[in-house]
Amino acid sequence: MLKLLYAPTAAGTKALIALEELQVEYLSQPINVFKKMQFLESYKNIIPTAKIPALIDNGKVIFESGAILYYLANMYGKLLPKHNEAEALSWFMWEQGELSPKFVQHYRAKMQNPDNATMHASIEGNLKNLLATFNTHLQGKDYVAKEFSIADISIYGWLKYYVSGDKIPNLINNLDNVANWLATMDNRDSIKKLTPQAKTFDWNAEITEAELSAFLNK
Ligand SMILES: N[C@@H](CCC(=O)N[C@@H](CS)C(=O)NCC(=O)O)C(=O)O
Repeated sequence: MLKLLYAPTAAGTKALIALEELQVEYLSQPINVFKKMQFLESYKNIIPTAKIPALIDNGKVIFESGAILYYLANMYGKLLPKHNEAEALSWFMWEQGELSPKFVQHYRAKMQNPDNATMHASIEGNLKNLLATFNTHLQGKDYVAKEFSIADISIYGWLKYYVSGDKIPNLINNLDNVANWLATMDNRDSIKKLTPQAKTFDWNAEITEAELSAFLNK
């Protein structure tokens, strides 16, 4: 059975949504990154980046949320409609290569250089430009590539985290297509099911090396 190592963070959410959308059974193990559980030896031994999420399929380890989404889409022949594959893949990779790194950059800048307003403003400007491009693309569409796909799941992760937490003032002001798309996503069964679980995730929980090994050896 598939095994997911996760926390309900921006990247972790992507894998959780995909698995819920596919309605497949899987085992899951919370890895509380705020308690540095990703640095347990048995985790680092198989996930070289020591980050979540990670998926294990019959001993095969997949890390990077984008790789997990693409792997699952191929495994189940869903979430990447063939007739819209070019468009879905293009926006999926846009998120991986353009949008996500900018959110990470902003998140780190706020943590590491909290008083550097010039740096923050520069990254926020870049993010707003990227989202304006996304807004234009969404005109007349319910989903990124017409049908729901891994592009939607991928873009939702960081964007939802920033918008719902109001991390950047006016991030999607005047971007009505983006706001409507977020509302459509919020309304999907998978996301409605996961949201309460994410809110009650125990951010104080720790696991031992033995507990993690037991999960990995299941
Ligand atoms: N590009 C990676 C990013 C993964 C990532 O940064 N995960 C964060 C949680 S959202 C993490 O594990 N942080 C712990 C750390 O950096 O030590 C992906 O999309 O999977």
